[in-house]
Amino acid sequence: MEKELNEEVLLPTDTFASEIDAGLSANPKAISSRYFYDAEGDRLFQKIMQLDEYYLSRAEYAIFKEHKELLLQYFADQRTAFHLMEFGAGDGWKTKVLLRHFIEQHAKFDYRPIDISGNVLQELESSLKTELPSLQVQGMEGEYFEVLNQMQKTDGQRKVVLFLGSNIGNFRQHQAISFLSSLRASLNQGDMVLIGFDMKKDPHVIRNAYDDASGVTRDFNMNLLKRLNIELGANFDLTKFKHYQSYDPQSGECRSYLISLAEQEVTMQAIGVSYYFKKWEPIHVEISRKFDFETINELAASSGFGVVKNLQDTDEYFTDSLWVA
Ligand code: AVJ
Repeated sequence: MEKELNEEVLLPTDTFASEIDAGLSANPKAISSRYFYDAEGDRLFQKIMQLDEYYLSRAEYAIFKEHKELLLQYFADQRTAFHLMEFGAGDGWKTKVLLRHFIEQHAKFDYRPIDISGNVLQELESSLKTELPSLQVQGMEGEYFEVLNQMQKTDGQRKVVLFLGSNIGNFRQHQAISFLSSLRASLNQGDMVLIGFDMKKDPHVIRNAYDDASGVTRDFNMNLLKRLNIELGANFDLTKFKHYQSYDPQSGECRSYLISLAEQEVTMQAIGVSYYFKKWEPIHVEISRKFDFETINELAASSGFGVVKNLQDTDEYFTDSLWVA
C-alpha cells in the first residue's frame, strides 16, 4: 500500500524531470496535473475561478456562507480548541468565509494552510495578516504526503482538515482511498475532515467548466508545455498542440488532453531525450472526477471515516462532506 502511494502520488520535486520523462515515454502519454502550478499556472487558475462557466468555487463559497455556523459547531464541538489544516489552500477565497466567522465567534483555533505552491502560500499568508490580523497562521509548503508525515508530530489538539474545491477529483478512486486512508492514519479518533466534491450533473455544464468560451482553461493546460520549455529546455511548438476536454457521464471522469496536431519530435535538453508524437496523439494531463453520494459514501467507508453531514448549494452542484475519524 505505502509503496504504491510513493510511486503514484508522492514524488519529491527533484524528480520533476524524470517524472515528465517517464510520462512522455509511456504509451499512452501522461503528465501529472500537479505540474500545472508554476507562477503562470497559479495566475491562470485564479482566472479560471472567475469564469462564468467554472461554477465549482462559487458553489462551495455559497455552501460556506450558508453553513458557517453549523460547521463551527461541529469543528469546535463543546468549544474544543482545534487546528484547522487545509490541503491545497490556494488563495483562500472560500476558506476566508469560515475563518472570518470563526474569529468573530472567538473560536479557539489556528490555521495551517498547506500548498505545493510556495508562491500562493506567501500571498495567502500576507493577505490574512491584513484581513484577519488576530488569526494565528502557520503555512506549510509541500506535497500532501510530505505534510501528512509531519502532521503526526503535532500536539494532541483536535485536528480539522479541509480538502476543498474538489481537489480530491484529481485522484482516481484507488488513489483517493490510499490518500484518505493515510490521512485517517495521521488523525486521532474524533478529528474531522471536510471534503469538497463536485457532483455529477448536466454533462454540458461540466464540459463547459473545463472548456470555457474565452479559452482560459486552454491556456492553463497549454501552460504545462510552456513550463517544460522554460524549466526543462524542451522545444514544444505550442501551435502544434491543442486542448481537448472529454466528460464521461457514467464514470464521472472529466479528462483534459493536449493533442498533437502533427507527427513531430520534441527534445528536452535537461535530459537530452527526444519524444516522438504521432499526429493526433494525446497527452493526458488531468482528471477531474465528478461524484455521487454512493461514491462519496464508499470513499469514506473504505478509508475509515464516518460521514457526519453532507452540505450542498441550492443547485446541488457541489457537496461539502463532513467526516469524523
Ligand atoms: C483545482 C483540481 C479542483 O479539477 O476542477 C480547473 C483544476 N483544471 N480547470 C479542477 C482545474 C481545469 C481544478 N482543481
